[in-house]
Parts: sequence; C-alpha cells; structure tokens
Amino acid sequence: MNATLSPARRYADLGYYVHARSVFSEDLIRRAVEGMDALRERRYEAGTSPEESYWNPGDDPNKLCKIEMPQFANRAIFELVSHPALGRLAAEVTGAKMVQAWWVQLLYKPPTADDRTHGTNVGWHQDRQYWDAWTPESELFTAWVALSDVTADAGPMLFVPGSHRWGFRGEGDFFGQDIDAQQRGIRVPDGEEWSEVPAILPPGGVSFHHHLTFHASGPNHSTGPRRSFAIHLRTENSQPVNGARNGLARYIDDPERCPILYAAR
Ligand SMILES: O=C(O)CCC(=O)C(=O)O
Repeated sequence: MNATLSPARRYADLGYYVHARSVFSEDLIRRAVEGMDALRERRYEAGTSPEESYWNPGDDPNKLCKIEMPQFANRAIFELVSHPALGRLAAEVTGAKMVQAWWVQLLYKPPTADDRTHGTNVGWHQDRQYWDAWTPESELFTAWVALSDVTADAGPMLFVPGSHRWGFRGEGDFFGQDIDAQQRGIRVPDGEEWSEVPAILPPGGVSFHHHLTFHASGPNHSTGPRRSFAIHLRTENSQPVNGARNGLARYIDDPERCPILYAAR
C-alpha cells in the first residue's frame, strides 16, 4: 500500500490505521503509566473502582491483565482516554462528526521468558463478536493506545488487512491461546487472502481498527511489560439495540464515564 495515502483512505482500505507517532505529552504518558500501576495494586484515586474485570489485583502477575473501565478510578487515565487530540485523529481517520469512548480496557501483557504463553496471548477475533449491545450497522471502532514501546518482539497487535470486508464471522475467541491453530479454523472468503501485519508503536502512538477487522496478539518476548489501553469508540452513526442502555452500552449517557472526544462545530 502506498504510504502517501491519507489515514482515512488507509483505514477504509485495510480496516486499520497505525499512527506511529505519539499523540500525547510525555508527562501524560508517564502519569497514565503510574495510574496503570496504581490500578494493578487496587489504588483508586478518582473515588470509584473499575468495572468487574477478567484480572483483579492479586491475580497471577504473569497472565494478561485486563481491567474494564480504568478511567473510573484514575484521573490521568481519564485525561488520556478523553484527550481532544485523540478525538481529532479518530475523526480524521473515520470521517466522524462525533466520537465517544463507550468502553475502555486497560491491557498489560507481561513479558514471558519461555515458549509458553502463560495466558498472555489474545486470540483471533472480530470485536463485533462481543458487542451485541449495538445494532449491526453501528459505526464502532477501537483506538489502541500504546504506553510502552510496542516493538515486534513485544507481542504487538496483528491485523489482517481487508478482513473488515469479510462480514461478521462469529469465529473468533479473544481468550484463545493457540493463535496459529485458531487461524487455520477461520474460513477465508474466496478471492481473499490471509496476511498478518504487526502494529509497531512508540509510547503514545495509536492504532485504529474497525469492529470487523480480525486481530490477535502473541507473547511478549521483550524485557518489559506491553502496556496499552483499548478505547472502544463510536460515531454519530451508532445505536444501541432498541435504544436500550444495556451491557457494554450502559454508561453512554454519562460523559463523566464515557467522554465525548470530538464533536464537529
Ligand atoms: O491488546 C491486544 O493484543 C488485543 C486488543 C484487542 O483485542 C482490541 O483492542 O480490540
């Protein structure tokens, strides 16, 4: 793909866009890293705790740490998740008139020294599989913000270019650990091909992916943790099923929890 194409064109063609430059100040990245460490130790400064999570303080430190709605419990994380620069970039990439963060996950992938995954892999999936609170036509996507240097050996996200055009397959499993075996079980439509592109990002860099783009990530063989936030976003072209505030759409009327990052004037 021609590197001179616009972010919006790359996102539309590939189903993802990798912005390999920091969107945030070094100071905010440092404070958000501190906030991440505080949440891993159950230190909540913003008055409320995160939502019920896959990983809780005291759990196995070698497993993938996934904490839901971390912005409820830490001000620096809220500042990062609601940052206008991220909103402007998200609007540029998708053409949105409005961008809201409706669900957020803290993801901390510890390094693994041997060949076992220790439960740190993220299996192939399309996000749509987990987002049944939203109508199928809803325009939903993710900004994945790196807080550490996400090098090729740090278990970067892998994207399958063009897979956002394959339709909803329901064949993924976020928690699948044998990602190669899992990939062999995913049917590739006639005329399409499976390829995997790693999203290499510096601290503060961000990738955007469409809710139907297949993605996964392998073990972190670097020396430090791979740190990130998956900020799930919606545009003005999105509707909860039956207008209900259920499941992952339950907080969208509260900008203190689900901030609006961008609104066109
Ligand atoms: O952090 C990862 O490796 C995967 C994250 C993910 O599945 C997502 O952001 O949708």
